Amino acid sequence: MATLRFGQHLVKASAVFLQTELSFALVNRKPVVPGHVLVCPLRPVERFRDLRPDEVSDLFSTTQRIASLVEEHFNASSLTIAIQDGPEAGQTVKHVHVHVLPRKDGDFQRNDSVYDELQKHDREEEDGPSRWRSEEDMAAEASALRKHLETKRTNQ
Ligand code: AMW
Repeated sequence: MATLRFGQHLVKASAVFLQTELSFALVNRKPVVPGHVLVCPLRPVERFRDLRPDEVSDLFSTTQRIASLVEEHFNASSLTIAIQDGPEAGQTVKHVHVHVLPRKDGDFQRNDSVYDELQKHDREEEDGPSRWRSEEDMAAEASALRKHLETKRTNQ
């Protein structure tokens, strides 16, 4: 697998832990909580409304699969699943992506603060290479998730 386009970014294969016919899942360089990952269509489409029905279907079935994976993998007990669709909704990368965040009791003092964090965690003043995880760290997480997916597949 070569690099994949994610809006203005090129994502290394080492950060991608699942690729389907029309979608892919990658680990986040600046997760809001441990296990915060992203699921995207392979085609670099900016807005949710512009996806074809087969892309929506693949994106959401992949999201469902990834959501149970990260909930289990990060020993969580709930999930926040969100799309920031357009700049006023907080979208910074012009390529549709579903945020999947494993949630635990007490991870935020005020539960809905997760949405404030999502909105601001990758804005200019909050972001920058010094705040990103290392490539090695991201590759290690993606590799562990790939292995976990494989175990789930063989146990099905
Ligand atoms: W958006 O604010 O557009 O809803 O979310 C963009 C997300 O993509 C953020 O969570 C941000 O940390 C993540 N991100 C941006 N660029 C990369 C990258 N190159 N690799 C991994 N995650 C990225």
